[in-house]
Amino acid sequence: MKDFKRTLITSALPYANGPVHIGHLAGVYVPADIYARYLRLKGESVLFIGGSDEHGVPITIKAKKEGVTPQDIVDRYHGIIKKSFEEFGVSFDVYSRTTSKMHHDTASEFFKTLYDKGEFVEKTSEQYYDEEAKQFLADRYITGTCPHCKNPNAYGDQCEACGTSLSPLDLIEPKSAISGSKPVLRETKHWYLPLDKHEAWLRKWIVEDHKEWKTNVYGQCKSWLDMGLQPRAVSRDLDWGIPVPVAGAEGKVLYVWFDAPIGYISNTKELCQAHPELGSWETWWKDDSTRMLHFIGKDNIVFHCIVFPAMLKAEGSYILPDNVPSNEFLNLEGDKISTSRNWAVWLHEYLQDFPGKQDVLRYVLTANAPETKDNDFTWKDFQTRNNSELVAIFGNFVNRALVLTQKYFDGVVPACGELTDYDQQTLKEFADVKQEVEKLLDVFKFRDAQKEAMNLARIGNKYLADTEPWKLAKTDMVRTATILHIGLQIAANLAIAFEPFLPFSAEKLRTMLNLKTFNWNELGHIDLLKAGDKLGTPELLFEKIEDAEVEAQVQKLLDTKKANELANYKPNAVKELVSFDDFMKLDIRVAKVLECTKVPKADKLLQFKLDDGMGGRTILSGIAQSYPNPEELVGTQVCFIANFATRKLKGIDSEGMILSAENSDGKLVLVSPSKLVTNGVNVG
Ligand code: B3M
Ligand code: ZN
Repeated sequence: MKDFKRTLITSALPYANGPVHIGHLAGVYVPADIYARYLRLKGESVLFIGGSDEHGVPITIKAKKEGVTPQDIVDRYHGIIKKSFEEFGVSFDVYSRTTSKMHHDTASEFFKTLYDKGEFVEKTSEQYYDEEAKQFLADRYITGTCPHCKNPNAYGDQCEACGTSLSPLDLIEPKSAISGSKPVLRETKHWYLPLDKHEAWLRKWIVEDHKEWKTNVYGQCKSWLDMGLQPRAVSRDLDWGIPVPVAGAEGKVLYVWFDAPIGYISNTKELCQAHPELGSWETWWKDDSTRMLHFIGKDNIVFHCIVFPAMLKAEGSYILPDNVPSNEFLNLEGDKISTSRNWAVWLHEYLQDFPGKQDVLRYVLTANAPETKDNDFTWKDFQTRNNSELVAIFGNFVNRALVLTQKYFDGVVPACGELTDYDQQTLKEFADVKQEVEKLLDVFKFRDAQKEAMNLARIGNKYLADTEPWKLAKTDMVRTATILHIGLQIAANLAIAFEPFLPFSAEKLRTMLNLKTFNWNELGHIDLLKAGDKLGTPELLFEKIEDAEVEAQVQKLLDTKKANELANYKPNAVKELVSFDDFMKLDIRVAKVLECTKVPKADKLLQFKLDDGMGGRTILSGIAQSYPNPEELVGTQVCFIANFATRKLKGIDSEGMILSAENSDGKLVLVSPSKLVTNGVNVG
């Protein structure tokens, strides 16, 4: 590997049109943060750049829907997102936004440079225009019938029913998603980045020179290259964004994917201007000895590995990324996370329900990170990892070491006596933890790295369980002192090893250990604490999470699912018309339930004895699963069809049919008159 002097870490700029959820954290921000903290702890020169992506069509649509301006939308969500990142300890050196003046100027200038160098191709084409909304329509905002499968709700870029990717001109009977009107074709001019001209060097740079990239990233890039690159438009007809800075471009803005990655540059500039001690922003972006890393999710790979590098290369004075550690997606309880379906764990909501438990989420998301394939977050796994790993191993070990030291040595680090073979063996076991964790972090294997760090706690836990200092304290204080001395050194190692992963708990632990200075290179040492050092007060690092707490979260998701189903409920088509005479043939009546019992050996059937005002009758109904306590129906009134031919079910004559309706969770609900009526009276 090349010898780099500094590392510039960027993490995808989230769209400021909604809050951030666990998928964002797991996919991008936790790994980027672990890496940034790790390098800082090693004493390396590092910048960690973040910010909100505040342009693009969806923001304008959301604003229109809410009757506010796009600026209102991005102001709202930039605030929420920034706060969530702070609360979860994502240690950006700068978190700015693409509506800043610095960014507008930087992106505008960048475009102008490429334009002046002749790096764009100008092309006029026909695009759909909404005459009512007076605007050109982005592909996503045109719907129509798919020419392949005839799905009437296909989008201008893709038919989600058959998966075909489309162009708006393919759609049959196109409709504007903004006004609902029929769009017309209008000529419009745009600027294109001719990616085809960049293909050759991109291929060499990625396919030959970056074989070390993660296989998911490398594979995606290769398949894009193999399909052949096409010119990409970098401008749009829209009134929200950075105006295209050339004459004759009125009403046009830079395409959001052109300006957003430049946001990394603008935000670095903003940071370096405010902190001259960091050096010039240009050192970070243009000096060969800078290593640049983009942390992103898999849907952003092509933009960071192909489009942005082509932009940087076309400009001419910038370095290219050294690596693009992209993750796959995190699902939630078996379903794709979705903002529009509200199928997500929102960070701000998580903190309301689990205040102070940022590290638990960080831990679980890393332990289960979608590093090589999509992964699933479940509340059960969240609880298990907390209770049986953080509490039972990490927390338990640290607590024992500290509480015992408090008890037997008044909270002062006891002296280390002679080491037994077992002590030596234990010390040897964690001597290379530094090397092991590093090896994994250096290749962005965060889940394995965290597991390796956790091993330290396992070693400590086992050591105390095996040596039982609480028993020895009765007979051998010298030996007890040695054991606790070693235990405390392991705890101090944990406080360093976990700083990148669980920054809040690591800090708490350092306070408890009174560990003032620390750095990565001390990891594996056994003299982090000195005999005679006074410790702080022991506190619990982690708390057990009860069943009821995770059940409440699962219930919340089930409620969401139900609400979605209701919102999307489409009643069945109305059946064939019937005449009044047909209707009069049905004899529907009201009756009171006298008895209601389960039918033996039939898990769906309930047997009703009804007072039908005509001497009584028995009806069987297949609703047992909706009424697990049938006796509670006794005394209520139901509606039934009195002239339904008698049928034998399980050897019992069923003399009619009881009316019920299905609710959103597939349960049947009996239909009853809303006020008491006489038994046997007709319904009609
Ligand atoms: N805002 C896309 C996303 O959030 C986009 C990333 C920009 S990174 C320059 O998926
Ligand atoms: Zn289709």
